[in-house]
Amino acid sequence: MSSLPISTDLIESHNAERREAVRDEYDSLGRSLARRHIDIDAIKAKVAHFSVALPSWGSGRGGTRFARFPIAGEPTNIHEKLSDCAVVQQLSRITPRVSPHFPWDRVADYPALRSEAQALGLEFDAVNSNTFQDRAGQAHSYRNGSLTATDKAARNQAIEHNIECIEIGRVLGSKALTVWIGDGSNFPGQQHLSAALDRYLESLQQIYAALPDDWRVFLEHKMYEPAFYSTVIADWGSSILAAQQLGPKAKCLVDLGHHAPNVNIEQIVARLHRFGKLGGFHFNDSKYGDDDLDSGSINPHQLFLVFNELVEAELAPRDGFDPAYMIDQSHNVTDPIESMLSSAEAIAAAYTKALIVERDGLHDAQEENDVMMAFQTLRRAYRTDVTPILAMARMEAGGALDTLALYRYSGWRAQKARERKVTGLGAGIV
Ligand code: LRH
Ligand code: MN
Repeated sequence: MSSLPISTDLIESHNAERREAVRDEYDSLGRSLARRHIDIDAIKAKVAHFSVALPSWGSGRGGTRFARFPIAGEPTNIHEKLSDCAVVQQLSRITPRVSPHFPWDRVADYPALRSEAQALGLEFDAVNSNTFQDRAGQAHSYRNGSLTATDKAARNQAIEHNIECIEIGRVLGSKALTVWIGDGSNFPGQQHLSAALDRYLESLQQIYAALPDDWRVFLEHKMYEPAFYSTVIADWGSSILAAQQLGPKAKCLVDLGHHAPNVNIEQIVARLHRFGKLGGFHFNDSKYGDDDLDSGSINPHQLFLVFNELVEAELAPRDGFDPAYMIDQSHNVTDPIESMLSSAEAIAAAYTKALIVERDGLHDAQEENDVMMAFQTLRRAYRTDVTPILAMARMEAGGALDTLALYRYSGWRAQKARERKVTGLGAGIV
């Protein structure tokens, strides 16, 4: 793998200065966990297999409907997005896949794009279709919906686009299609709520029929936005019923920001898993709406509780346990690479804390209704600083011990600011 963005010597010399301190912290944590009958090396071995995919659209600055404030040196096309994602992977060693979005990442030569990604140490995760925007020269507008539009021509156009995404994904080596649509209404009475769902199911059946045998389709629910009165797939209930109607290759994707404030998302995860329909995640964080903030930045405890359910699910697999872990964020005020480094670490930390829960003790306390013991058992794991385990696993995989420090020391963004064209002002997510 010749064209990695950051020199491995730089990573090596960076780690050399920090290795002893991390070893000391690791051994100290190891002794503490051993007193809880937890083998730190066994935990590290599991963490070493953990990974989360990066959103291609997360490598550029995001924005809101009010404005987008670009930064010098941000990527302007999928090629530059891939090299920025490769920086995150080279330093973190837990983000080896990129989830692309079409037509934002459209190119003429997809086999070449796959080789380009592989040369950067990357593979492609689920492909995302986009029928929530009209594009120049499009025959039928999605202004009144896409897969649920009353206009059959608009529905067919949206179905064809999703099937085209599957074809592109096959060339890129993806194994799943994520379908999120903004279809819904802004006024009571504007839409026939049941007929809209029937049109959704009819359209998805045609997309489902185009899936290769080893593929999955992820249905992504969202409470509101861009529709502000009703959304066709607004919650996990609509999503799981649709997935059950479609067939075994249809699963539900949980975007953490797509729920009302204070909804118990970890219980939704447990329910979707119970019925064999937990397909994957779009990790991010939020305080109010679909804020697409950095994972673990607002409510790291919720992220821990989600992974606590995922560790339970792994122990009781239903229809196989293979959820797709992906980040979906909008980096409006930070360097996107720094946010993706920080978020990937926060997600891996939540998983690691869930792994060190003394689960037999927890189950016993739950059976005996020893409420405080059950709560304290979870809390003991949550308040444990697991960064030495993450750092040791990262170093052993060739990553940087202090990813943010090394990224800044590398001067990558300044170098790209000299090389890349300036992106325009504007508004919106990309
Ligand atoms: C919708 C969503 C969806 C993506 C988009 C970028 O809010 O979460 O997953 O297509 O963000
Ligand atoms: Mn999403």
